[in-house]
Amino acid sequence: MTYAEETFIVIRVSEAQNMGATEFVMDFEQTFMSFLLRHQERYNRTYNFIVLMDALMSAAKHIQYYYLTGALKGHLGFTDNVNVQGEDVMQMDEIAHEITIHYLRTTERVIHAVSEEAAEIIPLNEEGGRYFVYFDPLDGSSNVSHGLPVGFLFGAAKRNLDGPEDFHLRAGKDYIAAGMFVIPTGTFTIALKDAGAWRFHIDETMNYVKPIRMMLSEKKSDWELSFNSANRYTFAHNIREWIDKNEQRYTFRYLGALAGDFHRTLTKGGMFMYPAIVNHPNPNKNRPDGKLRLMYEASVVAFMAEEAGGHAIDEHGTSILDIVPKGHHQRTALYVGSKPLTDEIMEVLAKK
Ligand code: FBP
Repeated sequence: MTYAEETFIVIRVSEAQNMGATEFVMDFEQTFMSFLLRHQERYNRTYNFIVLMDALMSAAKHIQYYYLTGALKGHLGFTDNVNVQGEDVMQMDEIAHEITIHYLRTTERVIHAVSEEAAEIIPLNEEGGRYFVYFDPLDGSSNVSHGLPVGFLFGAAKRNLDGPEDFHLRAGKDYIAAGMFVIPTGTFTIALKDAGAWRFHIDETMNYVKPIRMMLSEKKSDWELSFNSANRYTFAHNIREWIDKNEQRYTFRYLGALAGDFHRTLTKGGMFMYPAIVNHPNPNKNRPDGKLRLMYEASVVAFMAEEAGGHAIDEHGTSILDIVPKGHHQRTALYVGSKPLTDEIMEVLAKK
């Protein structure tokens, strides 16, 4: 599938008082919106998804602006609130959440929205809406007060168009698209169902341009491992053993923000993992069901990994995309990246 095209034009600008003319070449990269339009035309789809993506793009740019100016404007700090996850809410979490809900509401095409920052499912247009949107408006909260990279993650699923809609929470395999903006670096990666994973970069006009197809590298020497190494003694013994035996084979990188870490995994290959915490010296801190949220973190990166030739599993070796959520803030352990590595972990997990 080739959507991408590159064009350039020669601009001839006449100088005043006939002082001759200057010429310069202006490169035009394909914009995300022209890429998406071709995709919709190619598959005979409606413009509704374009309206939805335009809203998510606008939200991401607005969040990027507030994050970039956050240190100067003093809104990289904490609020007095604690969210449904039991986490201290940052000002930027609330700003990003409100911005996203505003843009999703303006589309009138969203049935329900699930946000990491809202305890309940947010009904928007239950009657006329076409999409369910699950999002983490500002992923990587431990990086916020430092102004370091964070992410805006989203997944979208479509209403049942062939019969009554029961509003059930969708498994990742039922998503039609999933993506992430790495903020403030201005990179955007989106996966479209059965149409691949594509990365775009922000240009001087704040447009996301130049689609690059992402496939997980098969070059093992490039592969990276990414996990919170401080937690290793709390992982299941067989996972720890696998890490002890294999980590020296790969470069280790950890940003502490899923969006940033998975961005690297997609680029270099390898694996990002946030295993279950089952051996914490303080049993109250164990997280046998994992830390990351299924619908707007794990399923989003799993969907993108699959479209890029990779795979994602939980602590039972189950494909993340097959997990039907029981709750909209359900957590899961996550192993995502190059399939040979997730297959190795699957074998290790099966040996319990
Ligand atoms: P939120 O910041 O959105 O709560 O997301 C969770 C997260 O920050 C992920 O982005 C990241 O991968 C992980 O938690 C980092 O956890 P830890 O600080 O325990 O390594």
